[in-house]
Amino acid sequence: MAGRKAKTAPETTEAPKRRGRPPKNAAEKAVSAKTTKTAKTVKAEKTTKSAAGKATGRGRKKEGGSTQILSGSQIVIECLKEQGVDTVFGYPGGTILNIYDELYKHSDEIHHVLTSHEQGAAHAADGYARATGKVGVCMATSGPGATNLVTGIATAYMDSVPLVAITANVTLPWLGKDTFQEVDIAGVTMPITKHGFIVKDVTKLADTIRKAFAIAKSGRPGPVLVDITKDVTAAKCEYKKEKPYLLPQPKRYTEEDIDAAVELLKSSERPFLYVGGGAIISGASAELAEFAKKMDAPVCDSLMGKGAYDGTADNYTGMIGMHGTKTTNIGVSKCDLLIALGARFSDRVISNPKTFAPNAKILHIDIDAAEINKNIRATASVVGDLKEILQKINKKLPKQNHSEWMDKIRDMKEKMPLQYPHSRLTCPYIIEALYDVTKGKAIVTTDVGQHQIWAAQFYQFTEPRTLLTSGGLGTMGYGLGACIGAKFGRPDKIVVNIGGDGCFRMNMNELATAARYQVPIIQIIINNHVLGMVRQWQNLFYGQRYSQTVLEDAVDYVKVAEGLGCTAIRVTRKEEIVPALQQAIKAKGPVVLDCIIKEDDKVFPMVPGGQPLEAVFDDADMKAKQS
Ligand SMILES: Cc1ncc(C[n+]2csc(CCOP(=O)(O)OP(=O)(O)O)c2C)c(N)n1
Ligand SMILES: [Mg+2]
Repeated sequence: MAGRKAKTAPETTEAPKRRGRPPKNAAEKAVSAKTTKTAKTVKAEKTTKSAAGKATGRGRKKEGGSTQILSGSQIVIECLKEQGVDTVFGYPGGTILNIYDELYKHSDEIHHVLTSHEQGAAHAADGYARATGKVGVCMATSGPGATNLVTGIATAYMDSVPLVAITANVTLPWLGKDTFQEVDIAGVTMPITKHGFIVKDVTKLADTIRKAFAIAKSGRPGPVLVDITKDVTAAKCEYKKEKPYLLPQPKRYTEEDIDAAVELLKSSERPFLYVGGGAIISGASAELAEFAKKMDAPVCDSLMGKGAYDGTADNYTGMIGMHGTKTTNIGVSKCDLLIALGARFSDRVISNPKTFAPNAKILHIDIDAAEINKNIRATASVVGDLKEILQKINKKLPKQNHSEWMDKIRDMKEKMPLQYPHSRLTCPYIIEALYDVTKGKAIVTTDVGQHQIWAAQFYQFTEPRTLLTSGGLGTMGYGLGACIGAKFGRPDKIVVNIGGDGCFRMNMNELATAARYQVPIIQIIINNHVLGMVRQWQNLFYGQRYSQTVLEDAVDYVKVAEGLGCTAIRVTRKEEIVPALQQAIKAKGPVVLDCIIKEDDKVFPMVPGGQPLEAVFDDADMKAKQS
């Protein structure tokens, strides 16, 4: 293969240290070193008993079951059962045939959902995980099957979603030889996984899968890849059932950190709470509600934090950042203490680190030490599990009173509500109708674009795990797969994907999946016939040169949806949306609503990139400026 770059085997597949995860213990290190090298180095490394096995065996409870001789594929199934996995999403192929053959035999215990595309499988596993709090599992064959998972894995990584992606690879003798459908998927996914394993020895398989689950869900969760060579899936070895094990939760804070935080909280006159996705992962909603009450402070959230705090509460001020509310963005700019709770100060939130919250001290509470002082310097920090930390703070913190500050916030909230035109069908109107019809109890997944932000702004989320959206990666085409996965995880809930027409085109093939399994999901297409979010920027900042953002063609989404086996309704007028939603909720299978809106509706408020949050403006401000 002249001219091709020599393959360099990574020493380990640990993600680069830009993001913190608990430092690897000797056990993990040993396993990754043993299991992540390519065939070129593996032969020299055959060992009998790994340090990993020894170290992680300690303290683990044996199930007491008898030892059996099983094939690698059977071990995969048994290990999934050990973890309580009953649903997996995936797509078969040559190298993963042995595993699929076992899945066939165990279809009464593990339900495999065949998606149309591996990306859909990864998003479905992600949606399942976000909706349930459990680890999502997806599977794919080697080569293109594995690479099709990549966007889904990256999406999960950016939003700290626990995922185990199982791929099979070519047999060990053929590894590293440009074999048919060979891709070094562990190498490809190294920067977008919390951890990656290549299993080349069947005796290591069970332990590796157990570790993968433990790593995916411990501390700050994330995706873990397990790539298994095909010969390992056929080889046999002893297997004995074991209980899932957990890596210890990192607990980095001290009592002094808690005391310092409490002192800072007591000294504030204008506090503001900023809630992130960590509050949902930690399950800290009850503690957060008590803390907010004690602090007598306004509460805002990031896109990822929505639902952790009651979005209908009097002291809730809406989202922060680029499309945050005026009350939040101006309020945060005026506050004297910003309390970040499981949030990471992303660029979409802070806009400009130099001008963010200029009058405030910062108290940062997060499980990931690498987040502290990353984008915003903290005055004080507490590193650990948010729920546990808030319990401690709530015990020590006396009730605060900030009535003057709260009056100001309430006044801003009243004077600067979110606005949209009411004379015609708009996305905010559709979302408010959805909120009413579902009584605010639906799980909402979204794609990425204007519709995503409108969904976040106008559906009032009151429970955690009810807004599933690609916040970090901003993955167009995320929503439908995630919606299907969420419905499998939470069949008791109404699950709705609010998608854009551009996004829908990316992965609309998954309607076939929803139809095959008769999954009663609702896909709302916010059809403005444009890539609206990009067009909005072209409109405001690029002289209205609409370069490649107009979706001018004859695609008829109603026909497409019907062709893929779904019921479909077109909605063009305001009065049509509620009956359409009611019909969709009653349906036994998937329903698509193709909702036609204007191409130039804009998402407001908005903070132009890099500007201070106080520069937040809306439609009325723009018109006032123009006149
Ligand atoms: C995979 C991918 N490609 C490109 C983008 C850039 N992008 C962000 S929003 C957007 C437009 C989305 O259009 P649509 O789905 O119609 O939603 P709308 O903004 O119109 O509501 C684009 C192209 C992206 N986020 N993801
Ligand atoms: Mg659009």
